Amino acid sequence: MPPFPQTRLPVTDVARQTFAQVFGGPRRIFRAPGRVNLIGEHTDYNLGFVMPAAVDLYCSVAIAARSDRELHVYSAHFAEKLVCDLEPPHPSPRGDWSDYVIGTAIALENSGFELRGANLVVSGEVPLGSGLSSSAAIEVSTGAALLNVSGHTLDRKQLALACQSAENEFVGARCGIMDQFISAHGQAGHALMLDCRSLEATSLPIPSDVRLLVSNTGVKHQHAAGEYNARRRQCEEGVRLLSSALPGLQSLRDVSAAQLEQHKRLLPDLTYKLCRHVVTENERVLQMADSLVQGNLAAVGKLMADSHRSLRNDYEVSCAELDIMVDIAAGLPGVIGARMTGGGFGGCTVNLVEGRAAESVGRELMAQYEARTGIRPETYILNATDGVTEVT
Ligand code: GAF
Repeated sequence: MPPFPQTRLPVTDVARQTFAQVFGGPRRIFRAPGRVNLIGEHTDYNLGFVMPAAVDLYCSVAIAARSDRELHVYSAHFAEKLVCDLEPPHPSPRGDWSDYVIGTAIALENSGFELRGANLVVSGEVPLGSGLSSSAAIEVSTGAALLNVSGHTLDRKQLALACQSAENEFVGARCGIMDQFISAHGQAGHALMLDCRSLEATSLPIPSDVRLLVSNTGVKHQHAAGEYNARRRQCEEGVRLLSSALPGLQSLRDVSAAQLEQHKRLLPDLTYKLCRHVVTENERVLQMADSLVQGNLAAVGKLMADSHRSLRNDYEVSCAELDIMVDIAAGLPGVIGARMTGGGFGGCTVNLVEGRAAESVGRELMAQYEARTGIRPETYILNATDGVTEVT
């Protein structure tokens, strides 16, 4: 059994040391977190509600401005360097880590922020492909670094929107705003309930005796990105079909459960099930916020279980490994609630756990999951943390 919790790389130190080796000279360092989502999955691109928390797994970017308009970017993880001119014509995506950096720079320039050239070292510790949003952490840390050395004041909302557009336009993933928003706006000790239409966020304290235990199934199934974009298209199709009965309808956010049942006959069965997930998930987020405020942890646990069931049965984005991890957690003393977190098809589950039980729950989860799947999982006890910051 590996030691628990697992040792983590001091990611900011890696960025600092690597910068000294690759470029040398003075530099500044910006650090942005990954995230877990407590509830509200696949609702962001339907302009509904989500409840993520930024977590203390980071991407750090060490940066110094150049006198030209070139970006010289070095990835500490891949030990690879890339040079790109900020002057058009812009390069095409390469389908690797550099797309998140270059895409963010291009998106910021397209939003009207003129950037200086810069030397950058990128170093991340958010496990790649784990559903904890390593991509948002790279985008937001890079974006904050580029804006700052170019003399722009940091508007966190604009930064999040530019990073989302980098992912949508350059990387080619049609993600919603959740991940970039929380990486920019996270608050230590809190989850944020975000209205993805107005971008208004409500801070919700995570009770001090509750820990965030994240378990990584160790699998990422193929075609996840294609399935994600397909779900999004099907939701848009649901809106189009429902709008014949609900004129002016723009998103599933504005459909109530009663309306969906009333107009069910307009939708093919599969589309109906997808819409039902989104509509009921939005209701669950609002109920979860109330339950957290009231300290009703039994209700929190039930809402998380209902969310997982809906993602598995209606939205069909879970997988055998995620279901096994959630099933094991449900039987362990000290677990308040458990569900898949993020886009699905593998990645992590999030568990809310009574503080004193966190380590034993983590150990049991790992042992029972390995016994049932043959895969050795990773488990992290994480803290809700602040959004992007400069570190000294
Ligand atoms: C991924 C996306 F990037 C988010 O925007 C969100 O849609 C999530 O999947 C599912 O809730 O993390």
